[in-house]
Amino acid sequence: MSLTAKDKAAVKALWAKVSGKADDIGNNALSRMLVVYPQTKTYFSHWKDLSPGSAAVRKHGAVVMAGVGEAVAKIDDLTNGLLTLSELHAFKLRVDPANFKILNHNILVVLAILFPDDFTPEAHVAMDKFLSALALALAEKYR
Ligand code: HNI
Repeated sequence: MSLTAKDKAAVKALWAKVSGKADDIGNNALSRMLVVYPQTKTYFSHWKDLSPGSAAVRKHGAVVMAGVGEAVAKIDDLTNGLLTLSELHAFKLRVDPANFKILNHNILVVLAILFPDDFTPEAHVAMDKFLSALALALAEKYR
């Protein structure tokens, strides 16, 4: 499961192409997650509006993708790099880690839609592995 040098290079190359649109990716991925997997809405019940593209969804989409960008920068040591964020999700937010996989899926769907030319099978598999490693790192503090 660990990322090879080739995977890391592919993730960095894809991220370099898409990160300028990180806010849009986050907004679309979060909007889809909340519609398609409505059980995820429980964590955001304190927001005024959970509908697709709402101000709260846009804002949090940008926050989440900034976290993904940080993870790309820390790709060589995700576990240590994301410890604080893991602690927050585990103990304060109490997010069931099953939801990380759900969000990852939505991020992949959105990347495929917004960047069909860059989302080659090679980029897809590398990004899938990276997001799985990110989810595992975020789950670190749960154990
Ligand atoms: Ni998550 C807050 C990053 C997945 C529920 N989340 C954050 C913050 C970052 C972040 C960054 C802001 C931290 C801070 O305030 O210091 N979250 C990420 C990343 C992923 C992720 C990188 C996976 C790719 N979070 C999820 C998932 C859920 C989730 C899957 C639930 C379905 N996150 C939250 C909630 C908050 C949050 C809830 C607080 C938001 C708020 O508005 O109160």
